[in-house]
Amino acid sequence: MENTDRLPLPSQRAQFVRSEEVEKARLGHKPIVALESTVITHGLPWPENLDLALSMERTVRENGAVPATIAILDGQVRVGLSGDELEALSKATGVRKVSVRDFGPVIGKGLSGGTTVAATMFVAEKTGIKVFATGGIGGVHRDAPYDVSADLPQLGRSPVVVVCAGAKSILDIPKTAEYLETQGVPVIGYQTDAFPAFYSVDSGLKVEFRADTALEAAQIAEAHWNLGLRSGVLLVVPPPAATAVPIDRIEEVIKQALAQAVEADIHGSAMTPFLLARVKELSGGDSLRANLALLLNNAAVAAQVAVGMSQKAPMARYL
Ligand code: PSU
Ligand code: MN
Repeated sequence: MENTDRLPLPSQRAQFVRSEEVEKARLGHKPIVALESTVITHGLPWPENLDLALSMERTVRENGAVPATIAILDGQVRVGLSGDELEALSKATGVRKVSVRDFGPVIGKGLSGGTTVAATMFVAEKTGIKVFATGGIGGVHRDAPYDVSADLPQLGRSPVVVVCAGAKSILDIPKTAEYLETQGVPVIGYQTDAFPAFYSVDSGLKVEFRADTALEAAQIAEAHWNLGLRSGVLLVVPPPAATAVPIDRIEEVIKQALAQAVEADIHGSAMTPFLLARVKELSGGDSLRANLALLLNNAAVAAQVAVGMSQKAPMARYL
């Protein structure tokens, strides 16, 4: 006899809800690319955020893969959103920024939120998605020894290729690279020997390995996971040259943004969104243009890596 006391609460049913398109892609072993949603809810202003979300999805499709934007809507972890849902998320105010520690409270309370790199990696792993495109990862903050983004330990835990343009120089990039090494995360330059700094093609830091094609990047990740290693692989892609901003030009703006954060007494999860908004404000349209261009570029590379992986081996091989 069924013990009704043990029936799950509504919030515990269907823990990861795939859209029809993503479910079909999964059943058909099609390449899928995960996309985060903090960039929509906290990273970019309306209406650029919706434009960007739709353009990233289109770019993934044009490159032969199926996009799966991940977010929490009314207490449900959703993998793949409709156009209407993307629009509602882009316009919504008061939605949470969800990192890994926030799943329980946000789901338990039936709230909505945009997932960070860390949270999106976790959902990608749980739903069998091997490739994820984003703009920049969180990292070790400058002059703030205890502010280390949860993105970094999660990169050490979830076997997903994260395609990004490195990290913004609002962060301490050398310390971020050291943390990635400690976590056993391979950092691979895509057609570059330099670790990019988001707006800028070169942070001044070198990467030890490069992949010159998406297929090569896929093979590196496969080799890593086939040994039983379980960490993520960070594929760093330089921002497109046409819109990139030299690092010394952005440094002045970043110094001002950091000083304003101290003045405004910003802490915790509010820090990164505050700095992103200030940098955007202070650097005018240039940084926004670079930001949008690199996000689309990363979506294209990620789709090509996912296609490379699906041609080489079924995903089930790693699970
Ligand atoms: N860096 C950016 N743009 C972003 C973020 C970081 O250039 O939108 C977002 C990502 O979602 C990332 C999160 O996972 O901020 C990191 O926040 P925190 O530093 O609080 O971990
Ligand atoms: Mn932090």
